[in-house]
Amino acid sequence: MGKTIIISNRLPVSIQKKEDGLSYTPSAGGLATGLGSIYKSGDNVWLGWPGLYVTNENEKEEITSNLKNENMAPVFLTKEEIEKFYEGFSNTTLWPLFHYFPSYTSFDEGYWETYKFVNQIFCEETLKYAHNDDIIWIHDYQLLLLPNMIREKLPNASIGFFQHIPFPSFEIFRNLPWRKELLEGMLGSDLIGFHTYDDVRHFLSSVNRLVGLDNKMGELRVEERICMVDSFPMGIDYSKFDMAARSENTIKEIASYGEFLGNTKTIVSIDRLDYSKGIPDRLLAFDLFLENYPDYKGQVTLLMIVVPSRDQVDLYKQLKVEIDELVGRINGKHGKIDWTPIRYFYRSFPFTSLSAMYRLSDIALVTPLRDGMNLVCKEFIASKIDQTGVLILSEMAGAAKELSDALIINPNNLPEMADAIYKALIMPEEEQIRRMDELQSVVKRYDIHNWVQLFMRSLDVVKEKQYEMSVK
Ligand code: GDG
Repeated sequence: MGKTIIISNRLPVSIQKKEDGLSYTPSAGGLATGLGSIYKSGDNVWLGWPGLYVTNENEKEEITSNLKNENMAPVFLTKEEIEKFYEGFSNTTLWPLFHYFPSYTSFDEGYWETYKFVNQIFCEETLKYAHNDDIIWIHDYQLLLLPNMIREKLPNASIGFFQHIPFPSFEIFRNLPWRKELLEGMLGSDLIGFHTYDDVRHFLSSVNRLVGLDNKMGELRVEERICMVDSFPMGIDYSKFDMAARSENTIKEIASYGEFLGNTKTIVSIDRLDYSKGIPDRLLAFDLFLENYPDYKGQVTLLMIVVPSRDQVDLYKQLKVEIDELVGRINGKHGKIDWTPIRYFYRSFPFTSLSAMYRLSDIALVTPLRDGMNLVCKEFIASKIDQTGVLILSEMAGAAKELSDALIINPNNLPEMADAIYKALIMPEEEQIRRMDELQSVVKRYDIHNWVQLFMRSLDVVKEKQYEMSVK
């Protein structure tokens, strides 16, 4: 057996240029943790863009050799490539369309050309490391063409692909001028994974109508090869959140917040700045809740964190202005000298603060308009160590398929969301514990390590089947 190669747009490290040289901070994200056990061992390697522009050859060499010690390999891209491939095609074509925002979607030939070109660069970099007996696991919508590019060069490699965002219904997907090329790119894989069974169905329907292939229980025949399509709902590092919630640091942090939040009930809301997350509607629902249930004025605080993301892009800048204005308007309308209805932060927080916010909150309000999975709701569940607390969750998040003991809402239905807040506030403790117990057992069992194992095992099974077929 050969080695395992992980490929994603970004490497799990952030590199900063400082006066005394380059500084490297490893990513603490769930994916990096889950895949850590794989890429850090032996000859295995993780390939991706290091997140900074480097033109100087010596600097490139320095970064390459430093990353090599961490089993990572950089794919260097120019500013123009990032603008057109990442900010352009990935984030203004695929991202909005796949999240059901066709009116935000741009169709630009130049972006498409660069997308193909950069996927090709990733392919060439991969071929410096990969052989026919290796396992290659490619991640996400920035690299849809890569599986088939690698397949053409290494016909026997094990190639897995996982998409972290939704796959839209055919009626949405068909809008793309380059729809067939994208599907053919993905079909170079032996195994294609999505978070939910609905994504699988949508993908198979597009493959059927655009490429003309039928599936049998998710199995496709692509020429002489098998390509399996299945759902793998991603989990979190459960024990990390559970342990953090019990730690001294978190307890200290909670005590310091208590002083400011007073005796009010707390609703937590955490997202990256993105129109798919439904932040303005969530604010409007909270406003409606305070109007419909005025006795709760002064009794409930919405703790809202919006993490800056893509905020150089016009659409995101406008969203930020809309959120700022809504928070100001709602606080101005309902607030009192001793109570601010919404505590709003536009920045990211260290992990311990996040853990404290999850643990101290009585309710988590997770209401995306569309979300591949959504890990925030799972992190809240893992942090509720005394098993009290209520999750209000959008049916449009992939997570809703697994977390049926949450209060499930339609994020476009403001009165329903307002009522769900009320229901959560009056829910008897026994019911909270019963629901949380169910939620925790699901999130604990299907954690990130289980997700990685399941995907890798399934890839192995497809390869074995493929082998049996070829020797028959
Ligand atoms: C994509 C898909 C899918 C947030 N604020 C802070 C912080 N975070 C961390 C959370 C969580 C992560 O960011 C956000 O993950 P999500 O899953 O909620 O959303 P996306 O970033 O959109 O991720 C999504 C995911 O990929 C995985 O497949 O679930 O559907 O869109 O882990 O904890 N972390 C810290 N400070 C913060 O202020 N340290």
